[in-house]
Amino acid sequence: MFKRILIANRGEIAVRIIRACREMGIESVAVFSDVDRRALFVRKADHAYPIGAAQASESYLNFEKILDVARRSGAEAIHPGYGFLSENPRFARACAKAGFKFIGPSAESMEMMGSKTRARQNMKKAGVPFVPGSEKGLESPEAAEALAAKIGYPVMLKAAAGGGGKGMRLVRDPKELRSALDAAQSEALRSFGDSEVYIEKFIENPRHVEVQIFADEYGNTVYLGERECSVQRRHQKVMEEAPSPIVTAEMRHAMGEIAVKAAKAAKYANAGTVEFLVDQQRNFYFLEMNTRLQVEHPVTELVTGLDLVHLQIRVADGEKLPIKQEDISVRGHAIELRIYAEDPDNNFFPSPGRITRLISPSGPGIRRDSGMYEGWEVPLEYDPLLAKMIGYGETREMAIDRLRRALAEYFVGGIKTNIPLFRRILLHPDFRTGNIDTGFLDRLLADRRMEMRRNQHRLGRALRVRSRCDDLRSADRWEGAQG
Ligand code: MV4
Repeated sequence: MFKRILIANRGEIAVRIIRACREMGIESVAVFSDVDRRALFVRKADHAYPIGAAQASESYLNFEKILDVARRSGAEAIHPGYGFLSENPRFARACAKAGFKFIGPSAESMEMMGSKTRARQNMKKAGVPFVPGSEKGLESPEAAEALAAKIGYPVMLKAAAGGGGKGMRLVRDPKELRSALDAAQSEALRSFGDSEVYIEKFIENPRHVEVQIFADEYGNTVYLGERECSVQRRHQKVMEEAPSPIVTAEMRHAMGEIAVKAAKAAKYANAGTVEFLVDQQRNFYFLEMNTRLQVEHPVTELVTGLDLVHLQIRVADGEKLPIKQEDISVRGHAIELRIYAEDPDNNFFPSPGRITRLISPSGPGIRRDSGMYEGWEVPLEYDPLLAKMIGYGETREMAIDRLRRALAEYFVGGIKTNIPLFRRILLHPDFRTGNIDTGFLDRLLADRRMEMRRNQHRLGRALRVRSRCDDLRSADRWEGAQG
């Protein structure tokens, strides 16, 4: 087994990986930028090395600096976490060339899934259902018009090098197709250095359901159930849960088999996620594959009882998968809340600064994966994810009740967070019945804006004063309890 692993990441995910290393008797090596010198993950790692300026290109995205620390520290493997270099096939190759094991899939698998058109061609070959449309880049406006007419409007134009919502255009009217194609191609060129754009039939108000898969380096591949990720805003996920409230045992089996087929077509190894769009008739379509450990992996860990990071490390070390499909079952329900340093009352503007007080919940059925501590200053340079809180229970209702209880215990002073938003979501009738699609959060926020506008005329000031009092009351209660 590896003796020492370098973690090419920061924040809560670096802490998560350090914990797995500690449990497995492996030494952890952190790398950190100038603004992360005092971060929690730096304090928790066995070894820590500075790698440069806050700007990611100078530190967390810099191959040379990371590989130089890997050599100097005596690390044998590199875990990329999520984001940053985690889905970069050139980095995976550079690790191998320098003699370090990249904990993730091969560069070839990443390349195949990185191009959405290549992925669609391969899914077609493998018999995986995907959203109707083209499997090649659009050659001309005429070809695009002919294809769109065949598929039927509305259609979506997407960048082949995109994913995660960048470079998409919705076209409802044939008259708009040419200009949309023009715009999509130049945006794709600007954003990704590749103008290739393809077309898909548009699915109205889909759900986003994804299947966790896991494979060893000998072709053994299993699925670990699904996650429902429809509660999102601007392609930023806010909550995830497992299992999905709409997925039946039969549907889980069918989606799982398809996800394994997709992974095998990519000769996939290690942890991966196959994303599906699910329409209102519960038809599901392959959307894309994420070739990394995901932010929301804990909900799958809670309902399957597996530790995905342990498994990643073991499989990267050449072990065979220790589990078979028939050993895997989904039990209970888990819901994750992503705690961001942002202000829900000010258009979710980032809210960096010093955490002056931190009161963290715990107790039955609550897991927290956090990168923050009291007194730490949240830098503004990176993704504002501070922590994840995951509620678990025998049933979905139980998980919701536990999260509501834990939210009432949570207090983060000095900065704004989206914690108040979760109180509203967990009380919303559509959320409580599991009636959520990718438009749910936008609708909830639009309702809120209407309500706020109505109130502002009459008692806007009173409301603002009261919400400040709520914060103070919460802090007082805690201080009171301290004696
Ligand atoms: C779509 C779609 C509807 N029809 N494709 C957005 C992110 C990117 N990964 C794919 N996305 C979508 N693709 C077709 N043909 C709707 C979305 C979409 C979405 C997808 C997943 C999660 C949240 C979303 C929010 C808005 C739109």
